Amino acid sequence: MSDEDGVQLEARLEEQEAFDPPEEFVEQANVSEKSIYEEFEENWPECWEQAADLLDWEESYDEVLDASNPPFYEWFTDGKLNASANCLDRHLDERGDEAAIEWVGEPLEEGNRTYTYEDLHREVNEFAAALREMGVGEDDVVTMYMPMIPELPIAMLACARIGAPHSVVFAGFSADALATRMNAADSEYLVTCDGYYRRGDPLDHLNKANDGLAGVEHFVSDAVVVERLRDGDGFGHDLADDQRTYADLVAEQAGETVEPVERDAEDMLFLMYTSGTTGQPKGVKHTTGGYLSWAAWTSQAVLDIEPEDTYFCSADIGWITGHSYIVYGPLALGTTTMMYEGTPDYPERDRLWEIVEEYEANQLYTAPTAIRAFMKWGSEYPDRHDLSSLRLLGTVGEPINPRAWKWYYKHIGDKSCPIVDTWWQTETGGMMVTTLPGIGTMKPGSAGPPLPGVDAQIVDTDGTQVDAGRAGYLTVQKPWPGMLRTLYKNDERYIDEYWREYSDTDSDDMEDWVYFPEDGAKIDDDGYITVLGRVDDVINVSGHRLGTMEIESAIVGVEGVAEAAVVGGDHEVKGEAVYAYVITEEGYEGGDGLRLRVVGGIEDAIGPIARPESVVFTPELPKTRSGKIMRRLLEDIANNDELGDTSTLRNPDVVEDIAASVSDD
Ligand code: 6R9
Repeated sequence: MSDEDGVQLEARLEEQEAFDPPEEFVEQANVSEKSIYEEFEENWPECWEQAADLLDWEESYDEVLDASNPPFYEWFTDGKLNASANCLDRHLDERGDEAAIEWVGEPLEEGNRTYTYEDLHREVNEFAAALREMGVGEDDVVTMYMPMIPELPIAMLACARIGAPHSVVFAGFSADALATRMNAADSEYLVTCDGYYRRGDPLDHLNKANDGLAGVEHFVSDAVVVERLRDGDGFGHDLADDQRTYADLVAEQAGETVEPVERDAEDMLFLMYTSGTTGQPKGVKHTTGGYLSWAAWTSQAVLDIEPEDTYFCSADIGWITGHSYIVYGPLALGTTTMMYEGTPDYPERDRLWEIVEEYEANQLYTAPTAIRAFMKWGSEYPDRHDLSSLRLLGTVGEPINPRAWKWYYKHIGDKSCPIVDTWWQTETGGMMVTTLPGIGTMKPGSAGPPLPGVDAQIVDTDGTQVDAGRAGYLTVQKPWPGMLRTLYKNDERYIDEYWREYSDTDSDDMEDWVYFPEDGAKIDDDGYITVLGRVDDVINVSGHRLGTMEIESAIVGVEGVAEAAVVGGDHEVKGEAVYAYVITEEGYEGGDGLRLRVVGGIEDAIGPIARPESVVFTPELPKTRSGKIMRRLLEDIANNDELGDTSTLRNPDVVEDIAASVSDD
């Protein structure tokens, strides 16, 4: 190819708006018949037996869907199964010697760990026996506060084995965040670790865990501490009387096996706390049958996972993506799932590509924020490595802009891997809107049509479907197996948060109930959905959901602060970043000292991921006549955009003042 041809090809890629999946991929794809869309629609909800059939059931279910009491739907009623048996035991005969988890740890010289299905089965059994010994019973919520170490999925599966729901708290969250979640779930057990490594340095984790425990209001029975740090790297913590090391517990149970507990399809598999509009995180409840079928089916249909694959998702298990698409989906399918403890830029910016090459990964599932960072670093890093093992690429967590999409397609996928841009949420349990990689034309920037059997529509404020090309609100008009069942111990809030907006809440008819995910979106003539972002007070920083109210209450807790408003502003790599506007109390000056304390307050309450991009002190906040803060105007300021309409403000001048003080900074 001449240089000129190359330049032309490049120009064509820039302009190209639709891409067909590569033939070679289509030929081997798990799903490649277009008719699946019609079939599922005609055969709804029985179509979801296909998902349930991917699992082994101890007792088969009576009904696919019980919709008699919406929005409290039940799926695969009276079916019995165990999630850990589905992820482990049933693979032993055929795949016992194959890798279940390939763990790539930090620091580099320490070496990595491979867990075959047999290894994983053994250790999950031993830890399950240990949990029982500690007194953990069926339906007791066990909290896990751990980074990306193998003991995290082991503990999750051990809980699943004995029917104890887990509640995993992201290790980057603060002590306060841990305490809030343990309190909300009444969780009496904690599994944590002494520390972990970041960019080669040991990090103290147990101090945070202990601080968190101090804030738990009820009796905490026992805490298990995984000793992750190597000798000499520790922080000199003495374990408390009620703290046991993971290694001791497992050693005591060496060789023990635990019969997997038969769980009802609707029994809780886990809780996951996520940010919402109010300051209190929401405890999303997922079940054993519906969730696991959903995770398995979408892993097979969308990520095209086969047992022989080595599949790499770079998310953290502390978020839903890691639950569904590092642990449950891939292991249910008996594949090799990778876990990477470190960051993509250590020791060099080619770390991920080095791993893909070394392990010959077949799929890579990551977030747009990571892709934007890779793009910024430059293509020389992936170019150093042979990435030809890759067959499919995926993204999740936030909208991906066409430029980043094309960069991913070209520099990582070598134009020969389909990309699935998957829209879903903690609440949906798994993917909802995305092309099927063996079928759909891909349009960069647009996630694609809803999955077969998923009824997603874009509506206006009245709930009427909007025309193609117009922005509206994303809704899901029919239930699906992977959906959350409720917010833990708060059915009322479950209805308020997700259903009230568009449903006739007095009705018992499923048709009158509409799920509202709080995202804006538009749809094109081909039925492709482009998700525009949250329409509530949630901001999406590097694909992580943060509630502005949570951040605001953290700021207001800082001495010297009278009031605060937080908005998301555009950010080149993070997608959105936190911008804080703060009014000081009488007698306090807004300056660097207070700014530091505000940042510290946020880190204490939530964690470093919520660290603000800027903190602006202002004498007033823009408010409507009814006293509501006009966040949209603050967003305009953060983005340096032209200011929107200020005529409904009680104090229109204040906006100009803030904008001026920002540009002075
Ligand atoms: C899986 C996960 C959910 C929110 C969701 C939306 C945003 C996720 C997206 C996307 C555009 C995509 N989101 N995937 N936006 N395109 N492909 O991220 O769950 O942490 O609960 O966040 O993320 O705004 O509502 P969660």
